[in-house]
Amino acid sequence: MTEVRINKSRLALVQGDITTEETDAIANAANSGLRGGGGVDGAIHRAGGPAIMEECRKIGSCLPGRAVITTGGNLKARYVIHAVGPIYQGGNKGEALLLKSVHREILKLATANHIKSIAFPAISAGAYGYPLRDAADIALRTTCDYLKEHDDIELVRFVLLDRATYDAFAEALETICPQS
Ligand code: AR6
Repeated sequence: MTEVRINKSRLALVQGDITTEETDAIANAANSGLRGGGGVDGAIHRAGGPAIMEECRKIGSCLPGRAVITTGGNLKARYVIHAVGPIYQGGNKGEALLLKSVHREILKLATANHIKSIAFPAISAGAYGYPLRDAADIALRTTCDYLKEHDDIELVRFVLLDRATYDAFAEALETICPQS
């Protein structure tokens, strides 16, 4: 685990399973149809139970770069913020802007819902194919920039399933916040 302080907020990296997080909210790497799927999306719906999918069905869909909020069903987290990252298509299709936008939209929804702590997975870095180190860099830079401007969110935890993903985020954080 590694942790840095950004103004009044803490930004932490941990290796683990996001479905067991006790933060107020967890972010989900969803698809535009909010239909559930594999990866972290599948794990969140399995652990959270059918109430989350029921809410997703009512919402309907979500554009890439955007996010929507539901309750957390049976999860310890009170909310799930379902976010749609870009599908990586070589890097010239606006993917970086969309990945930045998706992180900002999640944080804005957290602020709007008075969420004090939130966990993120490595959005787009699995099935959507975003190169890991670049995805880590964008996720952390966007989060750091947001936390510098807003002090309402006390804790952001990036919960990274495997060692390679954790190491990529730790390297990126070292470049962005060298005091860590
Ligand atoms: N906890 C934390 N991270 C996890 C977990 C978990 N339980 N399970 C997987 N990861 P992905 P994407 C990591 O593919 O690339 C879905 O089918 C995983 O190792 O879940 O944004 C959706 O429905 C990787 O580092 O999301 C979409 O169709 C990261 O989460 C599509 O995949 C993201 O991998 C979204 O693709």
